[in-house]
Amino acid sequence: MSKKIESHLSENRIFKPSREFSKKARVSSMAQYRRMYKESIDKPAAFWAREARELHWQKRWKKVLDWKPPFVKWFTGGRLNVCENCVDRHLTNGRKNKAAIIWEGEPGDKRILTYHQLHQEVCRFANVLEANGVKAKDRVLIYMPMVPEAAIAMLACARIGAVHSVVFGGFSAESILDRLEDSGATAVITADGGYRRGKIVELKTSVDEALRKYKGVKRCIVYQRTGEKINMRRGRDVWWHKEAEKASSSHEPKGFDSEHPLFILYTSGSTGKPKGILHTSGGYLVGTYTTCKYIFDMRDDDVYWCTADVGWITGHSYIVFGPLANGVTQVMYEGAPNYPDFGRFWNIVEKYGVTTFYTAPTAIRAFIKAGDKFPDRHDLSSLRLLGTVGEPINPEAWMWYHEKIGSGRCPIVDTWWQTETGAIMISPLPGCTPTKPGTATLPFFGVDAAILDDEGNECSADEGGRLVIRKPWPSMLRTIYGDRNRYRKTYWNDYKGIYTAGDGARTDKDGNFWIVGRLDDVLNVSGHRLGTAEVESALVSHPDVAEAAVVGRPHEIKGQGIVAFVTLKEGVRTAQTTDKILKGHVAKAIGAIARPDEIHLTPALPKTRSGKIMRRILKELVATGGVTGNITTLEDFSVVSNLQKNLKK
Ligand code: 7RM
Repeated sequence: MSKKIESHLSENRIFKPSREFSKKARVSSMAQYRRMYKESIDKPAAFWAREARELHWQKRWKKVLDWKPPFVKWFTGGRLNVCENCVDRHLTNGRKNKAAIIWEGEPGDKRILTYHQLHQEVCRFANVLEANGVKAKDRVLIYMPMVPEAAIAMLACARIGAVHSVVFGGFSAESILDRLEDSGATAVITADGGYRRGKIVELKTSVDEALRKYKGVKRCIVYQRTGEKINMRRGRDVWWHKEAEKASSSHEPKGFDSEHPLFILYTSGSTGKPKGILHTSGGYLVGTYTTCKYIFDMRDDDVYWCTADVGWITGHSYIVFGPLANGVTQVMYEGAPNYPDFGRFWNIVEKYGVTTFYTAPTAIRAFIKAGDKFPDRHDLSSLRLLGTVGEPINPEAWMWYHEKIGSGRCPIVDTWWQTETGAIMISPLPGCTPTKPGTATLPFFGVDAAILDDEGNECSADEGGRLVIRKPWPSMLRTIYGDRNRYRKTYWNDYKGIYTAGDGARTDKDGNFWIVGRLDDVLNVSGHRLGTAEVESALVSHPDVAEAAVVGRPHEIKGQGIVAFVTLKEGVRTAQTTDKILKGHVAKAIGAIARPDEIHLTPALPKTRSGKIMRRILKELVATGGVTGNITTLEDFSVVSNLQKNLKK
């Protein structure tokens, strides 16, 4: 019996960038991409040194790459200040009075920070941190709403060599506690609260709860966002604005070793405690800088907007470090996409003339579900480039994004990468790569991606296997904080000296990479291994369906049967979209082998707080009727309890 992942869904629509877009782009032809890609693989040191030289190094590196699998060092001997590269550098290159951050709060309040103002605020806060005893290599936990001060706090930590660990503002006190303990943090930066869906999220209250159990924090600096009354503990808690009043707005950026730790970001695997992914300075900055430059083709007249939260890697790499290193103007938004209604994002795009828009498939599917009337009310003609990240994008969602948001004009960069990879690994280059809905297309410069079978052989086109990276890249994780063994076991155990991403994938005959889902989620039906993404995309291609998740359930004969959970678009009557119709639709799109055994209609799917579908929970639910595993990352528990009730009926 074959252990390979099979693929049955094929996509023939191809979209090439317009001549006009290509002409202006940094990489404007496939020949140029191939030439640069080849150099980046054959001579990585030369390639990456050239990119790194565009940044400011206080001391030039001695060696570009030092690879002792699975441990890597980049730009060894070099010294730089990451914050200086993101902020100070622009004070002398013509961008001093350019807007760095155009911010909008959920209630509608607005602020603009130029690079000069950003510099002053970052310097001031770096001085505040130092005055409060924070030193290089100390770990600082940041738990903030999406206000400019979140970025300022991260940059100020980088400036003084402290290691930040941002915890997403939607996480609980317990998650804060876990991360404090694991990182050994000695300071916390938080806010009284933030706004989300018209309500106040009480951040400081959660920090207080965590700090009742963890005693290692000497200082907690609190930014005043909402003005709500909160508890301030004397001797430990201080107000950001009071400290800043006392601090100078100049601060000398000291150079740190290229391998100086920059941040720890916790990512929850499917089991066990969260892993503290450690990123360091030089390589990470070069990786995020370079990917922004080529993939978002960032230029001085862009208004770039990444809708992620700074609590995720996407916010670190593509709100804070990459875009600021490129000196771009960006929009930052505090709140929910559907507040006060699903027009909010399009209102922001229109108001600020956003040119580059980067979001997640889960958001796109939510917009589709809500209906076209929201984007239809807005002028989106400023957009020139669209991006997605986080999950495989279903071809139907891609087409909607392309037509409704991009008016068929804007290239879409479907960017595959991970917290661990630090920067985008597989993506179209917008000025040259022909795109097909549903594929992240081709590897970025320096990324030696491949698909291997269980024996380590490279799969041929259309054969599914494990997605791996065979060479080190500048922004790769350096270790799991405090656990080198887990680092080895998690990423380097499948094949010698090769990084395994944990995703199932295949290439097509043009070499495009198609992610078929997490390897833990692969279905096994009568000996056929099917990725979840294809079956889900077949369901989403039905005009009534907004979103779908499929899982396997133990089946006496087939090994596994397919159970599908389906969310319909607003206004679709459930009686009209019968099981029979949807099952038949999948069988027609993929083949009888993929016909779901059961279909459950549900108003919502269980998701992580960053919007990824949690198939593990659905799988447990259909197998046992309950959920016992770790659900701390779940966005909304009521989704699961409702499903549980429905399945019992
Ligand atoms: C950036 C981020 C990583 C996992 C990854 C994949 C999935 C991300 C795509 C994607 C298909 C994409 N970091 N994933 N991007 N799958 N196409 N363009 O999401 O650490 O939170 O998640 O997300 O499974 O392994 S992450």
